[in-house]
Amino acid sequence: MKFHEVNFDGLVGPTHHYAGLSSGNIASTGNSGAVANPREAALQGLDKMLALAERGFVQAVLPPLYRPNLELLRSLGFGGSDENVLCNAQREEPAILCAAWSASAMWAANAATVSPSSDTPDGRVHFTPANLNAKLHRAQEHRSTARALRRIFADTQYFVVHDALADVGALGDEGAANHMRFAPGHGEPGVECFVFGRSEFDKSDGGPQRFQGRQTLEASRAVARRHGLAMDRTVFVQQNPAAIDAGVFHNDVIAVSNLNLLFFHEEAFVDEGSSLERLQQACKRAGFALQTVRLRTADVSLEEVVQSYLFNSQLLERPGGGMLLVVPSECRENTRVSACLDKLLDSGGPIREVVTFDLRQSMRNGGGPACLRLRVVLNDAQLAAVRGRVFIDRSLHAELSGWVRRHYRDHLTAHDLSDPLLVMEVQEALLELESVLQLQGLYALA
Ligand code: SUG
Repeated sequence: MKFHEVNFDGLVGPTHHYAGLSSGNIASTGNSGAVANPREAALQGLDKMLALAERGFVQAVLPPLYRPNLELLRSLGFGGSDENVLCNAQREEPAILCAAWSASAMWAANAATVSPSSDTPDGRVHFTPANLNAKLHRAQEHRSTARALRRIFADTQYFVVHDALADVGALGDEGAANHMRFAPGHGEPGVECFVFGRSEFDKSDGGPQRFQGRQTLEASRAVARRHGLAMDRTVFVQQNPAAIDAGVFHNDVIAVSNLNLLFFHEEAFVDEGSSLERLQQACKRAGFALQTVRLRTADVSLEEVVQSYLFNSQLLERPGGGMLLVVPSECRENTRVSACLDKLLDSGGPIREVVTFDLRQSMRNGGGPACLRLRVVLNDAQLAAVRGRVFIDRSLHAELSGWVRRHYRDHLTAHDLSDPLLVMEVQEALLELESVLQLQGLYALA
């Protein structure tokens, strides 16, 4: 049976805006209060999806979540009519109002951790939605994310969608953004590598000082246990606290993998030598050799890593051999980063081609190409069992783009978030989206 790496990209929701909600994420805090263009954001994402689909990669879409989350605001003591709730929240807790409207589910790499069926003992694909409890606006995602995943991956013969881990800091889980899988082929048993930012109980390795380590070791271990992963093919590696303090809030800001290849920066991990050694040993036990492409600080500094999002890239296996690296256009705007890309291409190494996408709307909130997608390895039967009309082709791209153009604003700031018209617009848009994606009832709006 053939296996495919399917990229499920988050469709940017109609309430995308810049609220500065993610301390530790330099782009988010730096662009706080900027004017957002949700329409452009969604179209940029859709254009990336289509371009990759047209090159033959299997590309799908995950729907945005319903916003505003009035339940959150009501649970925090705002009462009366919906309009009152929004107005009072804007006056008293503007940041919480922004959180309740956040479109942050667009960064699908944080939706869940996924273990393909070749790694799990019951031969099913396992999903654990990430509790994202490091940030208020993200912690409200997982219940709705689980619901969407359970609609799309409803067939329990093939798929298991667990609940998120308990909502406590000790079990902070950021999903696939802190998880890498290595395998000689997508359908073969692989090595799953969990990258944690801190441990709740073992403080011996220290942790970041300035910013928060979002993913805990304890959460990573729990997800591995739930998915039934073989411990000799599972590796836990710690993010370098200095990198977190420089703005590398997820591992996927500084490392990316596909098949047996790891593309990373020398400052990505604590104790690089032993981290890589453990990874190499696990790959060896699984019967293949790990290949690495490592960039040094002398090539690209941590600051440039964070500014350009060079590693927040997608590594895709080209049908003709070698890897395609999908990077944000910011990478070609930094001369040193751009020179690095050229050097990689000239080196005769595994990265044979680089393509850039303009994802500026998402990038300004700290979300590059890799953040926007959740990778799900599926075989032909599992692929056929996916529900909804979620695979991107020309016709779905055209329909979704038309839907975006009809329903999305091209200008959105925090000031607009008490506008009752916006609530109506979003409701109308999502109701229509349910039928475009053939996921009727997803938002329980009717
Ligand atoms: O969690 N930004 C997201 C970006 C997530 C990127 N994902 C990965 N690296 N996989 C975050 O920090 C900003 C929202 C705001 O400030 O309005 C935000 O949530």
